[in-house]
Amino acid sequence: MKRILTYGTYDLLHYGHIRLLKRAKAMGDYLVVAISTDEFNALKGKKAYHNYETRKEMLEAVRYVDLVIPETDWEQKIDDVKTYAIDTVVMGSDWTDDPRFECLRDYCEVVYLDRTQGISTTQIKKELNLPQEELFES
Ligand code: C2G
Repeated sequence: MKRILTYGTYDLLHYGHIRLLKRAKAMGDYLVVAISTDEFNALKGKKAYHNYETRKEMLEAVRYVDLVIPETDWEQKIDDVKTYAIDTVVMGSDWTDDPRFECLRDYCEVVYLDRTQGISTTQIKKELNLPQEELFES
């Protein structure tokens, strides 16, 4: 039973997210997704359109996802890897070589998958012409 873990905000769930989750699940048998709480998003300089509970509900409906847990801070990843007996942490390539993931190599495999081009939550918000204050995102 190969166990995979990934992190994200997963706001306005779109096919870039789904393709990441699909490829991550294909690398093992069980996929844990840690989604950022609203409070942690604020620390990341992000303001999600959907709140944590809604984003969690939507992710739990995705066939590739086996468990959704909260991401509350930058420091929890090593504990998550141990708690959920993770073999591989998978992230999109925008995180390639980020020390916050590279540090996990002492505990598990770390794999970066190509981001899906042409789609992002920020782009969706802009194209939907959401009010400027809704665009508050790094
Ligand atoms: N992603 C992707 N292709 C896109 C958009 C996103 O592959 N077009 C991937 C990202 O690389 C990430 C995941 O989908 O692995 C979730 O993306 P976000 O919700 O933007 O997550 P992020 O804000 O990068 O949060 O501790 C790490 C952070 O919580 C990651």
